[in-house]
Amino acid sequence: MTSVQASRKLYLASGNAGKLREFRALAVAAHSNLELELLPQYASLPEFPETAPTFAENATGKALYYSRACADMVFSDDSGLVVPALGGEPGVHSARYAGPGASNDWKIAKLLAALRGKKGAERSAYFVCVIAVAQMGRVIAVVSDKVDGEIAEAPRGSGGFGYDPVFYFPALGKTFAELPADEKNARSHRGKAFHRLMEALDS
Ligand code: ITT
Repeated sequence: MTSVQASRKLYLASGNAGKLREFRALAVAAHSNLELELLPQYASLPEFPETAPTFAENATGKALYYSRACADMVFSDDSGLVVPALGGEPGVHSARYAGPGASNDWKIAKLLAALRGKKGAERSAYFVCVIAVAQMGRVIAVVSDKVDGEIAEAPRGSGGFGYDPVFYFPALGKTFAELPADEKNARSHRGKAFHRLMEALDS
């Protein structure tokens, strides 16, 4: 007898279209029974202030806050780019590194200016992703992962989003923006954290 696993709905609380695109592709590629949708109430609720000093606190706070607006499971992603030679910046400030509303091009320009003259190990960087799941004000899971790379001297590629054009992945000799979406997802901080999430939800 074959059994068909019921699908589980998970709502993403995020204003970042790139994240939803990547999570949906990850769920399909993993043949998971997760149905991922953008939280319908997201745009009409006052934005959660992401002012905590860690990715984990921001992700958990975001998931808890938005989970009070919905009976199903709500998940959030707090992620960012950490450059040790810049004291960890942009870090938790990655989305607003060049000020509120600044474009990705401006954020990248500010990052490249901050790293001007730096070579080799001083250009080491990593992306972090923390995913938190909550339901009606209760935390269900918090998982995280990272991916190591380097900050390129100049942007390359048009895929992905955010800092991808300057995130150089040495093992493939390309920036994340030069990789097809499935290749980025197979290696990225978000892809690896998503697999941890599936394990956590299955256990
Ligand atoms: P939500 O909080 O609404 O989900 P956000 O864009 O404000 O969207 P974060 O606070 O988590 O999200 O900030 C993450 C920033 O880090 C994001 O805006 C990008 O600039 C950068 N970032 C995160 N993951 C990335 C990735 O896979 N590729 C490139 N840049 C990424």
